[in-house]
Amino acid sequence: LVKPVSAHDLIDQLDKFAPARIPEPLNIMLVEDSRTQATYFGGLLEQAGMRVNIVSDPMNVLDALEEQATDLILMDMYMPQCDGNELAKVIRQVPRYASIPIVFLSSETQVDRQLDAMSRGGDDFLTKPIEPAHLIRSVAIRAERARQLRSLMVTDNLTGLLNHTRIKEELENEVGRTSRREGKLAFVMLDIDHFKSVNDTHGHPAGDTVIRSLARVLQQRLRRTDSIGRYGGEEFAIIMPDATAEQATRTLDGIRRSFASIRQEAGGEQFTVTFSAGVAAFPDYATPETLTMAADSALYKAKNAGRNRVII
Ligand code: GH3
Ligand code: MG
Ligand code: MG
Ligand code: MG
Ligand code: MG
Repeated sequence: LVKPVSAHDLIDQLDKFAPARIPEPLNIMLVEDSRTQATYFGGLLEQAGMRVNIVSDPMNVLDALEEQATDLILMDMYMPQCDGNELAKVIRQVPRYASIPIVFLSSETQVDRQLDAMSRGGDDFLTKPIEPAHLIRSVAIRAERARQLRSLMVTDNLTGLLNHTRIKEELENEVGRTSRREGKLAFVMLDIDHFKSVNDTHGHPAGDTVIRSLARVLQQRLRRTDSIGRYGGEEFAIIMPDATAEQATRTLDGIRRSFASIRQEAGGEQFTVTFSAGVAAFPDYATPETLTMAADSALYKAKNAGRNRVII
């Protein structure tokens, strides 16, 4: 006989593992038209353990930002195709890039020009020639702080999953990425069954523990490349790149069974909780809006069909 897993043990166990994760290297985008300069400065940052994404054509910056999570943009001022000033202004017009620091790296020494660049959306100005240690430290400090702030902004406090705003942004990014590559993508909306009665019977803190235990199961069972968000109170959204609707359904159905077997506990009482989920996939639905609507309507069907099931 398999001993049922207790929700409390599960949360404790997994929380213990959380801080042990190896920190991701800082992702720096280096916008520089000169190959020599890009190789030199990129090399310095890479030697310091950062991951450098060189963009030599400023026209590609917005696409590159969508492709690759970026902690800081280090940008040349004068490039033949486009002025660094103008580019900073364009980047700042996209809300999801508003928190990425833009640091100019240029031989421009006139203070009024430097200040002008900052007023367009730059956060700092480094003047060439620059001491390697100065460059590395300036970039690392700013990128590290931006990453901390960003993680506060995008994280759901109760579960540590992505919050509503961030999972919606992620869906936009992933749909864009998937259409360009003509790839696959599944989207899942998930809602805990009769959650109101969990709260009513066992109290809100017990309800919170149930939400956290579901978040942990999802983190444990889904792939690292999947994005998991808390969409609302007891609703979750999951983005699964490279998955068909059938594959996503199979995975979610396995998770559904595991979760339903977890022994939840509150005030000495034991109980189990289930969830329902609706699945939709690209390219059947090719925009974030239609994917969300289709997954939502599948979820509604799952509820009406009796709950505790996953439906396409
Ligand atoms: P259904 O199976 O149809 O989904 O029924 P339900 O009771 O789960 O659905 P309903 O939307 O009526 O209730 C959701 C409840 O979730 C209402 C709200 O009080 C509760 N809730 C929302 N957010 C939280 C939270 O963060 N913590 C707790 N404990 N409860 C929450
Ligand atoms: Mg140049
Ligand atoms: Mg609900
Ligand atoms: Mg519910
Ligand atoms: Mg991702």
